[in-house]
Amino acid sequence: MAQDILKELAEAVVSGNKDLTAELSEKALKEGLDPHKAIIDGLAKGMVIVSDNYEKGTAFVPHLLIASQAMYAGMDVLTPHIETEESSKPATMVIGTVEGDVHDIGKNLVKTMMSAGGIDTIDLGNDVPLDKFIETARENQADVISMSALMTTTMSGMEKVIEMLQEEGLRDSLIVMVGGAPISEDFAENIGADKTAPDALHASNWAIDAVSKLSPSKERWSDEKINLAKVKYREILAKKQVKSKKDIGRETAKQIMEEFESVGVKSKEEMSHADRTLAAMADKKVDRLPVYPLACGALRKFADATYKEYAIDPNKFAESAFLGCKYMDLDMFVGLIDLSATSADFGCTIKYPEEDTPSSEGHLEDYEDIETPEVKEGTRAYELIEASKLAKDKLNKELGTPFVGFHEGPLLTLTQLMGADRVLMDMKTNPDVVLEALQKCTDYVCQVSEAFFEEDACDALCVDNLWSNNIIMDEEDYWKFDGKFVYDQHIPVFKKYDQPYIIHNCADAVHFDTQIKKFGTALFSYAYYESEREKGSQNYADLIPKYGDMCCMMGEINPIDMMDNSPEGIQKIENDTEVLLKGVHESLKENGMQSKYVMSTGCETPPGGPMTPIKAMVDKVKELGPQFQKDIIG
Ligand code: B1M
Repeated sequence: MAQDILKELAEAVVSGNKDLTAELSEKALKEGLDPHKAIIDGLAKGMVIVSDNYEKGTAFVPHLLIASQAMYAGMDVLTPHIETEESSKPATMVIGTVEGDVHDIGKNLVKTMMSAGGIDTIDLGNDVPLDKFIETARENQADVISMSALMTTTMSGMEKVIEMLQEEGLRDSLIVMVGGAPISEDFAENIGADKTAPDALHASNWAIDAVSKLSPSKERWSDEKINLAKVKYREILAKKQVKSKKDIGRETAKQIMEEFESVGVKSKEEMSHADRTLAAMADKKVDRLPVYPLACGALRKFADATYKEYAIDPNKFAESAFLGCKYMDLDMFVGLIDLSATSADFGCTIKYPEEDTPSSEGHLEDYEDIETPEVKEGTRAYELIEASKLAKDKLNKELGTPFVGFHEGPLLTLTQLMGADRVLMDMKTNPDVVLEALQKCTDYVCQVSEAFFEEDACDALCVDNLWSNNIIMDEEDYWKFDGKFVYDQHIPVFKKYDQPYIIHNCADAVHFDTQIKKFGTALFSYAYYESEREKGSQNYADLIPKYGDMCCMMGEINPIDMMDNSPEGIQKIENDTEVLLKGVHESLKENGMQSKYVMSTGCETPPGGPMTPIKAMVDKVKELGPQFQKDIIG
């Protein structure tokens, strides 16, 4: 009997049925089942099954989210009935995504698996101020701090938390775990964390074992222990180099400007930027392939602007684009500011960190509050279009460089507005409400594109459609909740203005057939993740033969490498650029083409990074491109 209920509990979690898990949990209690056993051998088992399916690629993030909701519904019923003696109290974990980083899907999965493993979690959310981790851990005498970071630019926050713990003598009182896509074992070890793990399941397995080996909380949190640790770490911290606070972006921008001015005249190339880029898109003869590492906000360092100025002052935006393109000799510029312009106009607030990409916060409470705005003065879209217009004029007239406008697609607008986890979950539980909201987002997205074209604010327009990612949702859901809106309503706007459809999607495993073949996309900016190859990440050697004849591909140098300004880092960029450039030429030749590819990075170059790696990539293409064009293409 008990076995039956446990099995049913697991199945109810797998099917994401929260009413059923609550009901079965009540039943388990009535039948006299130990509530702790019901959680671990029932609910948590179900969560492990879904998690395994996710790893195998047969379940997707929305499934994990509804399963976790069902698990929590059961836990709400069972947990109050667990008798806890002090010695068997569950471990407490403070969990969050570090300051500056809004990516929280992975962190939420880690939290779910930790809860499934019987650990009490205190979730601080995303973009968590670093001292909040310490404060909360202290207040709750926590056993573990778990930090996630998805961006190289925010990883350093983890080290700061560990240093603060050391300073306050708390480092030895708890376990520190760090994780997220850019976190390696070496990094975790170097910053003094106890552990990292590649995914939520491994992380929770390790944590459950580790907390079981901890000495009693009272001992670890005693004043004596804390005072001793303060002394111990004082010496270690003193030995640590005080990291300089120099603005590497500005310094390297200045260096590039000085070099440029001292050389005086720029070396002449056969084609102008615009001619080269247009020729490549049409697979016509070129002197070399176009190159544009996706440097957007990073270029503000040439204009000595803060990110906020770049984002809201059209003159600073245009100046940044102009100076960046001039000194780096870029073949185009993509006017990406942030991914929140459209969602801001629907009513979510934008947070502007001093030196980093803005993000949306303050999501709407209710889908019913969503009303389609109008592009008019005072909206973010209007500001974006005005800034783009200025930049386009300056780039076209003074440098002959094409300007590509940029804004978000329908599902990205909605996830920014309501929160990604919520929308992904509601896709399964409330699909009609989501579809209705998406219609409103699509209406606005179409309006914004029309305004770009009507105002002649760009030479071409790029749309961020990043949710086409086979690691997050399957093709069917992507089509239903984004693709169909794009295909039926957004692409016709481009057709009306005789404009090519351009996509940026930096996801791991794009549904390329839909986003290229079905959409008829003319230029596609993609990323490549070697580690996710089995799950569907593809590189130029896969993409050129499949889609090269219909679409110009643009990728795939790792943008994270653009952070490394050391001689070895620059050398790596040069090597990777050479390998990609050669491989692309060979692939084009093999497939009967000559130039349909843009050398780029898989995503935006980090806005806090140095300019020299970006320049190194451009210079390498300029150095080797003409020769490869002659030798390989002929
Ligand atoms: Co953005 N984004 N994003 N993004 N985004 C990435 C992360 C990026 C890698 C894309 C790229 O360059 N190729 C890149 C970061 C590059 C870098 O490092 N510098 C990037 C960027 C640049 C940005 C913006 C700056 C873009 C812009 O505005 N110009 C901006 C940042 C805003 C900010 O944070 N301040 C931005 C915004 C967004 C959205 C808001 C649109 C959205 C996030 C929505 C949300 O989370 N609420 C988003 C998304 C979806 C992505 C991608 C496409 C997918 C991330 C994801 O959710 N993966 C991502 C590229 C990609 O495809 N990988 C990208 C699925 C998730 C389940 O995996 O989070 O890795 P993950 O979690 C895993 C493991 O990492 C591990 O377990 C989980 C699975 O079991 N794990 C742990 C996580 N935490 C752990 C902790 C542990 C142990 C394991 O122990 C403690």
